[in-house]
Amino acid sequence: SSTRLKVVLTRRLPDAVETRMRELFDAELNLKDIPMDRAALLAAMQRADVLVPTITDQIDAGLIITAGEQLKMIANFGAGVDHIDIDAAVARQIIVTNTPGVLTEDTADLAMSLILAVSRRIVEGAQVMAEGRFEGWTPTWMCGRKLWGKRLGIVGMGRIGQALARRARASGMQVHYHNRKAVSPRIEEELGATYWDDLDTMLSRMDVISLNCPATKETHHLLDARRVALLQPHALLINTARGELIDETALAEAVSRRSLAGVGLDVFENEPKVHLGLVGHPNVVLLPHLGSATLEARQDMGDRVIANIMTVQNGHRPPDRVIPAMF
Ligand code: 8YV
Repeated sequence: SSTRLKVVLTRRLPDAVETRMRELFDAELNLKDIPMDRAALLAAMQRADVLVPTITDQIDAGLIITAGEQLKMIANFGAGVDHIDIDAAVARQIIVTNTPGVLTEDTADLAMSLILAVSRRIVEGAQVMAEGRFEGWTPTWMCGRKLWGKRLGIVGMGRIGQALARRARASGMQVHYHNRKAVSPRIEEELGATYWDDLDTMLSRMDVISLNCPATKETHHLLDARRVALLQPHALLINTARGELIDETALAEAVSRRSLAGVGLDVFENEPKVHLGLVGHPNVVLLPHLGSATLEARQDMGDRVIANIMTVQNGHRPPDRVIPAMF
């Protein structure tokens, strides 16, 4: 088509992605790479045909309603879209897209890494070495917990949950899951996965719990104080999905009471802030939202964003359109 869309990026993206964006669109880069404040975001939404935000942008209903008529599309760089008010966007007939699929394996790798790190005390061990405190092997020192034969409960059996299930199976874990509905019998069989309709019961029976569902109104504080208390004292809790899924205060209290054995978190309720009650425990491994942080995934995410915008520029339906019914 003859008219190139005005595309405003809120953050720096991989070089090759930005170069391609400038070739295909009237692209405006945020060279400073400082997250835009609300006023800057609103101004960007008023001059853009397409906004390309990331998780560090809160695109709430107020912004969407005040944005000009020009904004046609919000092409999110990332899979999770909980920072965008989808209902408000759809009401204004603004197309929202995300980048699913391309970060599945990397995020599942990170979830498996956290399971291994917490169960085998990897960060604690590395700390011993970094501080020169290794005084020699002993039969009883620094023992973690075996994964082979243990029960992993996956909350949210979408792409990432399934990719994690495959990894856990390779480590000899028994896979269990809770989802809004059971996945197809074929996938259940392939993953050797057992469906639990009742989340509470599953939480109370597992050795490891991994959260792999989106943050929505329904899943906000899915693990509240009551549900955190259902976990067994030897259980590990892993979250690579969204911080909002866990009541961090309740979790910090459970950690200090030692009512669960270990925690691995890549995401937090108020990023980049972390609840101080979770910091400084040898059995709590914290990572700075690294789930999709590989060069390859970030390039692929950028390519998905471009593919989505291209289809809209050409007057077609984008492949990764997000609609409210998905949640
Ligand atoms: C990104 C993510 O780091 O895709 C997601 O949902 O959380 C991560 O891949 C971030 O969202 C990019 O905006």
